[in-house]
Amino acid sequence: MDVTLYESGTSRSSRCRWTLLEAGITFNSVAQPELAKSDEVKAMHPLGKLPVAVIDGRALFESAAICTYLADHAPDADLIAAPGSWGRALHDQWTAFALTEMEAWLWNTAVNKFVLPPDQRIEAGFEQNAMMFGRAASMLNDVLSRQDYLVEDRFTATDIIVGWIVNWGRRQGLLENLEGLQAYLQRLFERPHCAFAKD
Ligand SMILES: N[C@@H](CCC(=O)N[C@@H](CS)C(=O)NCC(=O)O)C(=O)O
Repeated sequence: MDVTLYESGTSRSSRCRWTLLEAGITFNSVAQPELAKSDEVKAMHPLGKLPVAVIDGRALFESAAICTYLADHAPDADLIAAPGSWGRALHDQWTAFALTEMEAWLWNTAVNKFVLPPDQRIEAGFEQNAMMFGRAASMLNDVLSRQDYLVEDRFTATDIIVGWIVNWGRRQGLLENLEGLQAYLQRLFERPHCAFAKD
């Protein structure tokens, strides 16, 4: 597989970098965050966002989609439940849950803190965003207090996708009293290829 990853540090790009490393896929890296919104990136992702992976000449965006495709195409690494299996249904469940019930709330706060220009920001939702993230995080905390990983009792790409948002919550100070999620992150950080921000 010929892969070029257009990436931006420990942003959501790091999900893709970590997946590539776990999968043992050699890849080219274009690590230039300033390329976001450039014509070069817009030719691959019309919103000009990163990451984008060019895989065998075709561009794919959305970090979760990139991780899933890469994991599917590295069968020797055994990094994801097989398509059509119950484990794969759980992969879809947990990634959709994390992206919509957790990441979306923190993204809304980020958009209104530093992504949009000041005159377009609305600050009224910060508290509600933290509360809604907290509800979903608390449920995930219960799950991950009973099991080490999300799917098939083993580390998979599902944990890379979901773990990134758990880590964002940690960095926002939203994991206090959620010991199950804190311990889950420690398990992820112990993996040598973990590409997440650890500050
Ligand atoms: N849902 C997308 C989010 C991509 C995204 O928003 N990337 C940010 C960096 S974390 C970006 O490119 N921002 C530049 C911009 O919006 O101009 C994914 O998971 O890949």
